[in-house]
Amino acid sequence: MGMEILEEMSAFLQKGRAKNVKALVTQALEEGIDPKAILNDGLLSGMMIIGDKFKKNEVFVPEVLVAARAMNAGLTILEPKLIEVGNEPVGKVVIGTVKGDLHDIGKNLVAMMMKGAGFEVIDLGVDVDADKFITEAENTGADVICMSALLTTTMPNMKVVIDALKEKGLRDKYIVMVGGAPVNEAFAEQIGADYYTPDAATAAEVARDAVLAK
Ligand code: B1M
Repeated sequence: MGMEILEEMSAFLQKGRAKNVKALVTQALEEGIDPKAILNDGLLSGMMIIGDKFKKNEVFVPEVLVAARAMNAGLTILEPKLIEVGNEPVGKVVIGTVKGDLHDIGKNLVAMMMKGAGFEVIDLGVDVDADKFITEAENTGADVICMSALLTTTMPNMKVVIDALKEKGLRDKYIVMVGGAPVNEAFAEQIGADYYTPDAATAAEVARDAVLAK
């Protein structure tokens, strides 16, 4: 029974049917299905199928875009259940997808998990340049700067932000974290980031530990 609803959710997500996805997420929560299972087996599994078809040229940007909208719609329903916001504030996080890059699902997940770990999250959205990352971090008194990139062509923009921080003498003021499908540990080290984490939950854990150790 439980699995059927998640399969249905994945199928609707692949068709970009945001309303149906939202309704099924609501229903699944009412049925007591674990929010993590809804995320992984209902939403993300549908997105992975779309990603695979996209790679094989079986679907194109418009289909992927509506599927991503349905995914984000489902996430908004899931968010309060997926995270139990800690009461003591741990610190502030400024987060965004780097310049030239419009992918926001992973970034949104990281933002959610950070909130769950007790952070105040300032979400700068997508296509964020170095100036905006730094100005917002300075203005909000952030502890952590989180950057997401999904394209090999936009990964270098993470280094642009770190170099700009260095130039302004601000590099050591912030914990800089990077992630996204094409990013890895070696790249993070090469550009001088503090941490690479492979997924949103780990990102939140690492950020919490790093801020508490500061
Ligand atoms: Co794009 N796209 N896309 N796309 N898209 C990819 C990334 C691609 C791998 C597909 C493919 O060809 N196989 C490919 C990149 C190839 C490359 O560079 N190596 C690609 C391409 C080529 C493009 C365009 C150039 C296509 C075109 O126009 N011809 C174009 C670029 C637009 C731009 O950004 N300037 C484009 C456009 C789009 C859409 C707009 C249609 C849409 C995005 C909509 C949106 O986000 N609102 C889209 C999508 C949805 C994808 C795929 C299918 C799915 C990405 C996703 O959301 N995954 C993707 C294929 C794939 O990844 N298999 C693809 C789910 C998400 C949860 O995963 O973001 O990796 P992810 O986040 C993970 C971890 O990486 C981590 O946490 C999450 C898990 O917990 N994480 C972090 C992420 N950020 C983190 C930060 C951290 C820590 C962890 O610390 C700070």
